[in-house]
Amino acid sequence: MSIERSLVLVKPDGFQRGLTGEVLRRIEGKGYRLVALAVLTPTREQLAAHYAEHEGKPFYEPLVEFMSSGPVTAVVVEGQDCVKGFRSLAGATNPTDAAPGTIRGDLGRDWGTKVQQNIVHGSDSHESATREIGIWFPDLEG
Ligand code: RTP
Ligand code: MG
Repeated sequence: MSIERSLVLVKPDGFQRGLTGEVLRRIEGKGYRLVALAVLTPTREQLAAHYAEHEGKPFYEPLVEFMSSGPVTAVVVEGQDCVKGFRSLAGATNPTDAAPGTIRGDLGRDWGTKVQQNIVHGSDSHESATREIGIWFPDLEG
């Protein structure tokens, strides 16, 4: 894989806890480049598109509810193999299982909520990244 882009979201829990700068610091520290950045409160329509693969799963409704509950920071990240690389930085989906050294392992935990509040989202493949960047940054060139 060559230079590629990934779509990262600092989710409402991360935003509200003031962890946006910490997440960006880790992305830049890894050597990735920030291409676009926006603070916004997602609409249910955006989230339905973003999470289409999860529709019908038990955590889908609580997830959309949580993700639309407040501002997020959406970021387009660029670098060699950065889709896989950011997933390693983020750590396992469940913050309780996430290894120390990762964003979720160092900064996340189980809050006893219906949905796993795990600070960040990162695209899971090159194709997902292209699709997701189109949802969050429809006007982004290149
Ligand atoms: P993400 O998409 O946010 O980067 O995380 P992921 O790939 O590690 O996780 P995914 O399976 O795509 O799930 C999307 C988000 O849904 C919430 N979730 N909660 N059983 C649960 O309570 C549960 N399972 C998934 C998490 O916020 C997860 O990141
Ligand atoms: Mg995912």
